[in-house]
Amino acid sequence: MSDPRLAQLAHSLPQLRLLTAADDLQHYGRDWTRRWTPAPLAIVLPASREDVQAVVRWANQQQVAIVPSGGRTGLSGGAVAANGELVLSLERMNRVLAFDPVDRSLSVQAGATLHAVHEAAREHGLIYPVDFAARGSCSIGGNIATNAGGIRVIRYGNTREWVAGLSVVTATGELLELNRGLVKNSSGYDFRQLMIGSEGTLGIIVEATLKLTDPPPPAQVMLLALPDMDALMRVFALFRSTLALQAFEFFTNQALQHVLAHGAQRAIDGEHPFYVVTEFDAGDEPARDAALAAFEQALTQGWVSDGVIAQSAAQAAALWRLREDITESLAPRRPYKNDVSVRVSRVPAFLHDMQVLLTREYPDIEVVWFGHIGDGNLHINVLRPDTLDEDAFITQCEHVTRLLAQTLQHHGGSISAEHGIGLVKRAYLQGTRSALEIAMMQGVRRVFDPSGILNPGKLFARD
Ligand code: FAD
Ligand code: 2HG
Ligand code: ZN
Repeated sequence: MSDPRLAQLAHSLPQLRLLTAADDLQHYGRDWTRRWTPAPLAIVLPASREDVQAVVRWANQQQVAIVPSGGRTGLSGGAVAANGELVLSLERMNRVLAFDPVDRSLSVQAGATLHAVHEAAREHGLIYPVDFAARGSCSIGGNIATNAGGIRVIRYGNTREWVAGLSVVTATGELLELNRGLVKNSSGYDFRQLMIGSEGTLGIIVEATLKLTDPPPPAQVMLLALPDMDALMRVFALFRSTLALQAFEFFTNQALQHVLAHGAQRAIDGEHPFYVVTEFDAGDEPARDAALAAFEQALTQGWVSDGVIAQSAAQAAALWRLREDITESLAPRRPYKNDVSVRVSRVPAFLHDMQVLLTREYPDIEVVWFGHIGDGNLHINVLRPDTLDEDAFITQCEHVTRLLAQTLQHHGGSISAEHGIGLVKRAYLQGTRSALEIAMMQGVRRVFDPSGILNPGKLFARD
């Protein structure tokens, strides 16, 4: 251990696992963005909250910045360590701690994967309803720090709705117990909610108490092919008013082509401009009849050109794969990503403006659209052509993102629907938050982290 600061850390906390090998620095220093070159000082993998506290105290003494790190599936650069930071990985703190049948809550360490939380809830006949494709590798701490959304927000809301309590190590190494699982607690500022979505800049989440709920009735999964973009929100309005939706996700034919090339099976013949995967309660005959009636009405109106209803769990999974595999199928191309939202009522007008903007600004560049359109959340993945070098590509995408931020401002939307600001979007924050709000956010940050050692440079530029 050549760095004397690390030698001192290893000496004072001999139980700590500390990694400094080049492979480890690479592995733990980046997230799914792959845009920044990892350059952390070291990686520390504490096993307890006391260890986390001790590491934070050491970091304060040494003035070393800390990057809290979960599964590093983040898409905004929030967990990137490119400036000599200490990566504090919660990976080893992954235990399920307790289930309370009366409170219907599950307490877990922050490094537990979302999948592990799903499994633990299921063992007790309940569900933790936040869900998305990175479930196997993202951590609950990362989900909370980004207020993750996913494919069931339309029914259950974002992560924020499901956190009953948090244990947080502060930037000075103290422990905060926030809300303690209470359902009702009108006793002043709710710091638990402030931590949710704070992207590792206000504290290190070490444990969480999560609310659980009853499983939904048996569901059906339907894939729809749509002739044009206008049909999208018409079908959504029809389905939402006649069915109990659990999910309503859309993607374009371009997205489908990437997923098929990645190994998924085509489920509808021919090529159609837009597709929807929707899941809805279908526990009884009337509910299933209502779904068929809605489909037939959409067909008659010309809003849908084809469709298929899964007849088995395997077929349902195959239909979901067409939507859920998009990110992974595009990953080798290292897309430039936008993750934007507007109020659901503004989606048609917004989509129209987006189509005009993106067609004009990316004339020779492939742009893949998909997302949680029932929540007003659109994902845009821009693919670099071989003819354009990386820097020129990013410059062009950033120019378009500035225009996109203006369009969003016009529609009252957000530059980050669910992935967080991180490094990727901090330059566009002022399109979504007023100058007053940003100044107040920075003030809050100073209260929680007076020395600025927690994830500096994320969310806002470094002080
Ligand atoms: P990381 O990437 O490790 O970190 C994310 C941020 O949280 C960083 O700022 C980090 O510093 C901070 N952080 C991590 N752990 C802690 C902690 N314990 N305390 C304090 N701060 C912490 N996101 C969605 O919202 N919806 C989706 O549908 C969705 N689908 C995805 C699909 C794929 C295939 C992939 C790769 C990603 C997807 N994501 C989605 C993005 C990502 O999975 C989420 O943002 C997730 O919540 C990140 O969790 P993580 O553990 O990987 O966090
Ligand atoms: C999804 O909805 C994720 O699949 C990832 O939020 C979005 O890759 C993306 O842009
Ligand atoms: Zn998403």
